[in-house]
Amino acid sequence: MARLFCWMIAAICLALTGDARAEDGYDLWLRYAPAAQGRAAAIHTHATMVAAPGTSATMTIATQELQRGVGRMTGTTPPVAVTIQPGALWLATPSTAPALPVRLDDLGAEGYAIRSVKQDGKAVTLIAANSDIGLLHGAYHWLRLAQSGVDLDRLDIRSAPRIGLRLLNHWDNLDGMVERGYAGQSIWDWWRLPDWKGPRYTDYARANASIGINGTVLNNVNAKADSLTTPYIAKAAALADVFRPYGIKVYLSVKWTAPMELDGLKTADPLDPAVAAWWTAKTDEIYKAIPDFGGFLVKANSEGQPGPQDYNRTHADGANMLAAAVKPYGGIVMWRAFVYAHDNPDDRAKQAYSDFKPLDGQFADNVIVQVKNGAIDFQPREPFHPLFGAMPKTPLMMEFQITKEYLGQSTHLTYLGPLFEETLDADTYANGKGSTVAKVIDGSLDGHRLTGIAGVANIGADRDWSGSIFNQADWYAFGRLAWDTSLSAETIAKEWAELTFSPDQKVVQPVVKMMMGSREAAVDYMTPLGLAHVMDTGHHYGPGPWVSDLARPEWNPVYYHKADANGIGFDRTRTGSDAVSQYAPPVAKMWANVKTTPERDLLWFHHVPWDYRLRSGETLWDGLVHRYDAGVRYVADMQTTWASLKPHIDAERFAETETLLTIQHREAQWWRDASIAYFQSVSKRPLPAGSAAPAHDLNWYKAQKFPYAPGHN
Ligand code: BDP
Repeated sequence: MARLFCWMIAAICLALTGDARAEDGYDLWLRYAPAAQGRAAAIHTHATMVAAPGTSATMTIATQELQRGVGRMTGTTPPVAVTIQPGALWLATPSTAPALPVRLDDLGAEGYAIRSVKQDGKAVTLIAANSDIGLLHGAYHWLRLAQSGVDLDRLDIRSAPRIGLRLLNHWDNLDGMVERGYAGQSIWDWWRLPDWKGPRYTDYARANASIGINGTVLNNVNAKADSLTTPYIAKAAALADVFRPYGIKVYLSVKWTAPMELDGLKTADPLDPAVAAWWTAKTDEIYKAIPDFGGFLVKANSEGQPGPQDYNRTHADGANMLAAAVKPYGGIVMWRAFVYAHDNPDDRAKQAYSDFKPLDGQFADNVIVQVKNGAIDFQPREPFHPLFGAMPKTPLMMEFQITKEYLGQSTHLTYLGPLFEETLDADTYANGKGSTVAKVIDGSLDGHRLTGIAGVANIGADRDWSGSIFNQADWYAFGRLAWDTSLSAETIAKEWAELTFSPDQKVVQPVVKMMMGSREAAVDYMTPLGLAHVMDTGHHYGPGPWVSDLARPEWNPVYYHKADANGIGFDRTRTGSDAVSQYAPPVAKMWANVKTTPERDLLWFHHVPWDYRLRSGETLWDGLVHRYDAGVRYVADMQTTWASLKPHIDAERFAETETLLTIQHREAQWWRDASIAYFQSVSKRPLPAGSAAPAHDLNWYKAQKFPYAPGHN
């Protein structure tokens, strides 16, 4: 009886909501929420059935996704059939339909066209591509359109990625901990793999395929040799099997000394034939298990990791040895340029360039050098990395960090779209005006065919994948920009908000407005005017501009801001470290002169007096304090905006964001107060009128410790 009652209650709830699950974020941007009545009818008109002639796994996924999407949005699941009926969604490749009414020649293996056409007198929506993977991408695009409320009557869309490798980098350890992960444990259940392949792996693949990501590096760049053992290769192979029909390849990070650790070789010297033979045999073993294995990612001679330089060899020697092993299989090597050495006294921002620039032209043709967006380390703002545009003979790929190690981690709403966009649009002037970073990495500037972009994933086992609803937008934005670097951060934010909350512009506009200024707000309350790396030790969460006692100079915030009684900032001009000279002359000239340096980069390139006059006429000191204030104010404004959206957002997601914004506001205030307390102890200047004194004295801020903050060992 009791059981019957429970069942009846559950059935009534289901009938009322149409869906048993609450909005807990699991569905990401693939919610397919029930459409309003008129809209549902419009969607139905254009999806009376799915005409899909093929039977491949990928084709099946595409048709099922369309069925799922349309079914959830309209309440009617379209049938799948081979013959086309009016109002069909028609999936076709040249092999299933030779005379397609659309050109496919410039769409490559992954692109697609979506077009409203008449076929045998019947109005249908054609989704066409050269491959089934292209169709899958096209299906996701159509579903995006259906959810966002655009007119589905006259579609004519062509889309193909400009960048070949669009990868996530998971910094996931084999014990389940995620380095710089703020969304729980790793989603890879290494222990129960290869047998247990939970549904989450499939949903991961769906989410990535839906935004065009086509590869994933499974393990941390600080790699353990164990990931190359036979049992772990089998585990990786199991994941590769799940991801394959979604067009996603698997890659592995490798530890340079794996031959020594796993098989007792005496050396890891890349020029030693025994070492090369070990890697060749290991590679053969991997390809036997994973025939479409993508290749290796390597962090070498960086932050204590071993590498070829330990044997007086170059990065190119190391990369080329591995490249030879994967070459017969079409594999690639991604060699990271994130290097700086404890025994190198030169400006850390210069070291990667100094190491890699001389190697231009020495890498094998299946090596791509992976460069972080800026020269230091994923700061809230960094000028673009000087290697972009400086190695014309070497393909360079971008490394962005989606997980927000330095931007409030999982609790702050700091939409990264503008950061990605700012870097991609930056002009290197390498081949004259218009030589943007985007053109460097899409290969068009120097004619490279091997091209790539990677994002350090913000994905974990949390129910909502990314630690918060708004953090999902960063994963989404990365994928969309990787597919098409010309998209604007704002367009993407709008798209994401429509999919995540509602196509109702009453919701979308304020949400987009919050998002678009949020990264700049974090810059303001953490590192205004070009400051960088003033985070506290280890966890990098809160402020620590006073830290000066760490073993390596470049680990200390004081190294980066160089505040003293006279002023603040890192002189990277000729009178200082001369890092500016690593950029093409027009860029170097702009940044070498304090007057032509954009104020957002001021203290990155210049040490300026506290009473230096900013363009607004205020002193540097006053301007600095005002920016801290503005950052905090922006968060308060986001709180107000979010509160006004309460009637339009489901209770669960509303409450989560409301709480996180409360945390963010408290912490923005903390950042502001701690920074001002410290810098004021150095500048000895009074606060500008209207700016409140910090809530505590400097010692209080220094005493805050967070030994158990997530994401660091
Ligand atoms: C820094 C992280 C560290 C990473 C390193 C890297 O603090 O955990 O291992 O970058 O990219 O941002 O290798």
